[in-house]
Amino acid sequence: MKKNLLPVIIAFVAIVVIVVIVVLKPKSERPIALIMKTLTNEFFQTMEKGGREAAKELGVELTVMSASRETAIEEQADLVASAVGQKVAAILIAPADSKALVRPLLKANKANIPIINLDNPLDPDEVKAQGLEYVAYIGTDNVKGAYMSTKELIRAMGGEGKIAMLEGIRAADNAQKRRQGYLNAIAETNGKVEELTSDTANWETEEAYNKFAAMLQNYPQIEGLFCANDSMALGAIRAIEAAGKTGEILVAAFDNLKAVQEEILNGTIHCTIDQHADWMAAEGVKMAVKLMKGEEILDKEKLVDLELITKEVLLEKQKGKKK
Ligand code: ALL
Repeated sequence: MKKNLLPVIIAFVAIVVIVVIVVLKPKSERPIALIMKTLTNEFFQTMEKGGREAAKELGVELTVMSASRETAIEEQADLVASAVGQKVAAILIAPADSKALVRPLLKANKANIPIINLDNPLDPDEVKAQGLEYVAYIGTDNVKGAYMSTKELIRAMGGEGKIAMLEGIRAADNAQKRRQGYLNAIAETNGKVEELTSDTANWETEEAYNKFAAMLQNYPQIEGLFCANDSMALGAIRAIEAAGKTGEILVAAFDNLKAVQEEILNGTIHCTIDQHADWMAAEGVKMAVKLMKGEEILDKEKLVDLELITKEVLLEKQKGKKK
């Protein structure tokens, strides 16, 4: 009888030891979690790179987590639960949905794991309603970025004409703010620029291709298009090509992906905005390390320096690299 119990006792003791090691591991040795939307978007690959480089430099471990696609909100909520289960030292999160992720993040508050909000801001009303505490927001002035991109589009159109927009996920705060920035730029033209239509393509290329093909059918007069991110612009220019309209419709975008830089140099996309996703993650890691050292965080908001990217800017940058 006693002999039979021995393996059970050994297994029990082993489990207790493992649990004690994980739970009592000093905070500084625990990884920082970087939870993003999806690595299918190069924007988040850039973010991951920035986070990894900063973690390496500061000698901390970074656990990178991402969902399978832009709209996989539930999956992202599960990633938060998993990071909390792993008792990470801090959570850096670029939420796919500004409201839906607030509730899952309460688990981090309960476990005393600090949260740093990257890229897409959490919804302030929902944060208040749920009583969520987070340390800071590190990201973009999205109204300003969309305004800059649309203003350049309008300038290139000669200050007048008919335009349309492809929006991001409508439940995302940055998608709403980019719509606002675009509308602000239109409003400044005092009616010289008219919006014909707007629809969401949920940040995705294929959806943008289908939605913009339909828009072109319904509104063949479209002369300019603002896409709230580059992935959608890449879909839209395929729809433009399929309609035989390449060169007739100017496209402005947001993100500065490599594929879009090529299109800008080819002339199929007019401009984009660099919002430096690598910087966001690097700043997030630095802030998390400060927290791990017990330092106080005074900046509740850190905004990136936005950069308008046009063909001229890219050619200048190329020249700079050659020197
Ligand atoms: C946002 C980013 C982007 C990106 C999009 C797709 O939060 O700021 O511009 O393309 O997510 O998920």
